Amino acid sequence: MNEIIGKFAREGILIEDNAYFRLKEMDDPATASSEIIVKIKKNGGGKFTLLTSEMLDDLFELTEEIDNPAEIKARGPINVPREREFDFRVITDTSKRSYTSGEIGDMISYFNSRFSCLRDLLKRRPELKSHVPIADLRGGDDAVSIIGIINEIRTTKNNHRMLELEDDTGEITVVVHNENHKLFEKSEKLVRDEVIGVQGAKKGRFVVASEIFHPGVPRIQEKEMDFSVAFISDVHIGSQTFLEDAFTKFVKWINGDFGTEDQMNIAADIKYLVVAGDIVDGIGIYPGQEKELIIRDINEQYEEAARLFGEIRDDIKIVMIPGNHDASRIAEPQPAIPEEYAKPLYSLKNVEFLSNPSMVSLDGIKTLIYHGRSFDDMAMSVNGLSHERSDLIMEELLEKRHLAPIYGERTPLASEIEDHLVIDDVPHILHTGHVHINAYKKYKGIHLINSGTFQSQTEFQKIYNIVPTCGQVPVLNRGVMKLLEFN
Ligand code: D5M
Ligand code: FE
Ligand code: ZN
Repeated sequence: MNEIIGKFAREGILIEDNAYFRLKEMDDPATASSEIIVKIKKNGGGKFTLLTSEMLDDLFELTEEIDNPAEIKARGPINVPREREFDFRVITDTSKRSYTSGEIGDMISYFNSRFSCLRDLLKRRPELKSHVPIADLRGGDDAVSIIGIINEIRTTKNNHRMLELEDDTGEITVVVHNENHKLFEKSEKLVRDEVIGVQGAKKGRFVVASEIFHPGVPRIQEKEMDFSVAFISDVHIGSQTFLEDAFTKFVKWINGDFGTEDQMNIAADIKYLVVAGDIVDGIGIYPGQEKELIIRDINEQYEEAARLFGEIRDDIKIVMIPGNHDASRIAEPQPAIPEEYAKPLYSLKNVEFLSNPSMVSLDGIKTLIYHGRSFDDMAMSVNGLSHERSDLIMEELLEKRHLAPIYGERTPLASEIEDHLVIDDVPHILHTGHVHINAYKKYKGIHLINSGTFQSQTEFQKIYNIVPTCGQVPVLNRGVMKLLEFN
């Protein structure tokens, strides 16, 4: 390739013929080219710029005014980032709505809240319209329907399944016969503390189930997107296994300085970056963690995060929630990352700090963001669910309309007065992380996204045989999922 053209091409700038001939005629084309590249970049151009002859005039004319960007912007032919209009709304953020005192009374009101929200959803099903309070069940009735929270799941010696179901009036044992293959299979995915509806026959002390209902989600109307969104999580800054090179490449890409032409076109279209928790590795998260840290101070970890995220062009809105490694309280819902630990990060003007979970509207696209701690419990409790397929777990959680149905296992849940992990509003996007393995599925029109990690396999993950997918970033490019690799 010609030397001048090559020089511009390496910077992602194309030269129109006329501009090229004028450049070639100059006294020192090489130096002039370098000066022009610097000027274009200073004016916010670079990738995707076509250098025309008119631009050459402007660039040389503007020499004196180069330190006055407002002037340059007004003149215009150069690829200056345009002012973007954000239609960003926070739909739910529990950061300031956390009042728990840990009293037993809170626990009762927490479960009442969960039960009544989910019962209201279940009641809409025609089969459950005439459901009765458990205390009102009478023997011999062969067509009953009830709604309750599962207190316990057992399997009998004969391999039937027994569910202890409770509502606000009483408790009953529901039997799922193993000969009813379809229903028995469905019941394998049930978990403790979820709210279900049951249709069946009252036989003695039991209700023999003929059908089981989840609150469920309807197929949603997909919405057009005239912009793109990138999703990341589990960066684990401060850990020895944080993949800084991959992350830096990702930042270069999003800034329009790295990638193929197609990839750079996608980058230019990114308006939002959503970060689903575990921004830093934290301290004291598990015994012996300090041996795996290169930054052992939580404030310094967030300082480093501010440096890395601060490189991202500031016309991208960054939406950030905490994960179980961040400095928020550990019980979910986790309030936003506290400012006292993350002052430098808070000084970035394009970052929104929200709770885990949170729901936001990105220009009308409802996005539910949840770190994903409950996936550990779901993978442990339900046969067929695993860390590798968090899309299947997300599907289950949507049907159950709860982000962390199982209470009292690995996922610490704060018994708030209200249950903030109920999914009362169906999102367009459900974005999660935590498992460190990318996953994607479109389910009933909803994008289920797990954004993997920027941390290579840890000692802990070796023991559990968790193989992470590193530096792979899912992007919703105007509604189409694309996975970009930076590893
Ligand atoms: O979680 C990173 C990965 O490690 C994720 O796949 C879950 C898994 N993990 C983390 N803690 C546990 C426990 N206690 N049991 C089983 N699996 C676990 P991270 O949140 O980044 O540490
Ligand atoms: Fe993580
Ligand atoms: Zn995590």
